[in-house]
Amino acid sequence: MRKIIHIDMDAFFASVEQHDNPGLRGLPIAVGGDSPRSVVCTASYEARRFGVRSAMPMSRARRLCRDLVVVPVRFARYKEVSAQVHEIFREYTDLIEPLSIDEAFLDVTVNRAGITLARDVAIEIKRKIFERTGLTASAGVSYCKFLAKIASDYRKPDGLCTVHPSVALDFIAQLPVEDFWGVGPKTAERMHSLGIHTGADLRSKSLHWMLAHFGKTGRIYHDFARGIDDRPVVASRVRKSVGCEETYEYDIADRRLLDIELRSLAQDLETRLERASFEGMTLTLKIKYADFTISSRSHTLDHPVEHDASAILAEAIPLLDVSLAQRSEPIRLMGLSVSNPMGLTRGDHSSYPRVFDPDTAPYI
Ligand code: TTP
Ligand code: MG
Repeated sequence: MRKIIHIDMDAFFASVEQHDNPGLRGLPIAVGGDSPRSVVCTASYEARRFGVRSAMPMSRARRLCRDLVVVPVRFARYKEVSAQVHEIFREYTDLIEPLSIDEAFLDVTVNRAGITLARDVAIEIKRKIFERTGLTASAGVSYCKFLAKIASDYRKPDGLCTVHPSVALDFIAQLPVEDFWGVGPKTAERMHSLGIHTGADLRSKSLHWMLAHFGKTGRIYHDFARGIDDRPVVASRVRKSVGCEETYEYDIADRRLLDIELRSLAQDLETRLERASFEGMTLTLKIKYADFTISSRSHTLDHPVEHDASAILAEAIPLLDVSLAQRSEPIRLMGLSVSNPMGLTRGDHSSYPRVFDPDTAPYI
């Protein structure tokens, strides 16, 4: 049996801000920009009590919580803390699969410390994270990835939850379908309309039925409902950017043609961002001139670049303006990319029915 830990930092950006600036502790804060188009990156637990959530427009967050303190994003600092946390992971295993800046899977079946119970590894990791960064993390422990991930969310913040194989089916039975990996709002709605609300409902359907209603992914839901998830923890790095570029048949000098090419790049980028489910805050325009010299210009937003060609184009045009103002020579290649990855979006899990008690369940 494998032993997998999923670690996820609590209210990550907000906790870093409250840690670095004690004046913010205990206050409802939202990290993000404060312009009309800004959205909340994350909110402190104090602000969440008012309903403030990630990805919500800042203006709405302010209406929900009159005393909200808006704190600007300091991405470099969060990356630094993330690196510190990864150092700690590496003290136990090299089998680390980061999912975003603040979460990762660890396969600790075999671990450097020779610790038998994965739960004990998780306890040590949580302790070290707190000692070295002053922040809390939540950990989920199980024999597969999808259960470890759900478990880390089960007792947030500062949570620890083990899902032992012997209780996995009971644990899964009570989960709302929204919590299953790959079930987004649309799929959840479809499931509800078919009378499927929980893991137990999902398990009552045959593979044949699932395939008929959900296509190929039906098999994944079918397996998850039965506690089957053999995906390995793949030591990999977080994807850092998504982009596309185009070398033109002829060097282009005409601004109208460049705008057309830029639009087509924006469309291509939209597709790639969507396919990779990639959220990043920085848009970069790369230009290679006829003489092969390269210039690139970036703009960092206070929200992830939208997966929308028009929105991308609106951000890219000023970059082209500046580039051409500096050097208006025929262009051989243009590229657009998004970098500065963000946390993965996911639902709000505050509504768990607490029928499963992680404290009395068996450990792995
Ligand atoms: P999450 O782990 O999803 O959220 P969190 O750490 O703030 O809170 P929780 O305790 O529920 O885990 O995301 C990690 C960071 O990624 C988060 O602090 C900010 C960033 N982020 C965004 O910028 N936009 C988003 O929509 C989300 C979900 C996260
Ligand atoms: Mg987190």
